[in-house]
Amino acid sequence: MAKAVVKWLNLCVMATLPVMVGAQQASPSADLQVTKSDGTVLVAAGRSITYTMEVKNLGPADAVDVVVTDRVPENTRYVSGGCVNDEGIVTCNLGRIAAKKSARATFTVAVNASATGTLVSTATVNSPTPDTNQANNSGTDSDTSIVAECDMEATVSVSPMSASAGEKVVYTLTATNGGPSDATNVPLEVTLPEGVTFDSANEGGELKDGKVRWNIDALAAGGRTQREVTAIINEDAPTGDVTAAVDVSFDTDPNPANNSASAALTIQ
Ligand SMILES: [Ca+2]
Ligand SMILES: [Ca+2]
Ligand SMILES: [Ca+2]
Repeated sequence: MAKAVVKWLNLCVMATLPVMVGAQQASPSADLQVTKSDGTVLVAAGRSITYTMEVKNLGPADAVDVVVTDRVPENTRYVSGGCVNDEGIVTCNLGRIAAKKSARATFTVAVNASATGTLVSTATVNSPTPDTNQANNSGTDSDTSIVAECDMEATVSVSPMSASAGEKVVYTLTATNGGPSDATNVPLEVTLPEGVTFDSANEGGELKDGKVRWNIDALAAGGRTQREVTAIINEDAPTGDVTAAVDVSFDTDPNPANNSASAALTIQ
């Protein structure tokens, strides 16, 4: 009787084991986790930025055919990286990631020269290997502010370069935006020299406190604009050289050295 029970128990164990082993093989799980960062909190409109997506497999099983999907953030365009870009949908194939190991993907986007605000970008990781913790399968970088950065440059010339009392001369000013961002509300001004009197200015230039001033509403990266001032040589102007000084300004100009220029006029 005891032998029969033992035999029956053995049969039960043998019948159950393959089921248990089979169950483990059928559903190995891997907890994938993704984080995303561009490594910065500031980017200038018109510049590029590189996102890094780090995928960690917290185990216990290996994860196969791991894919990170992403969307190119608003106000940017895909430039390069180890991913596939299909009209703004970015797919990064990471293949197999062993348990307790990591893999990363990167891609670079160019921020539009006119962009403002904040960049927000979310990556999501997926794998055919079951993942019982979906809470960490997305990672977002949302702390990057877009700032305007413009290398303004000013020039000025005068024509004719020499003149006599009562004659008119024309000062031609240029403001160039070397980028990388588009600029708005750019002040441009010229200080006329001693011995001349303001006559007129184009494009709404106004004389105030000895300076002729314009506000340039918009100047795109790479763009140039020109303004003119006409002045008359005073009847009592002493002869000799006099200098007009022009100045263009922008809050975040990485190169202020080229924001001023001058032009010499010889009064005969
Ligand atoms: Ca997960
Ligand atoms: Ca960031
Ligand atoms: Ca400059």
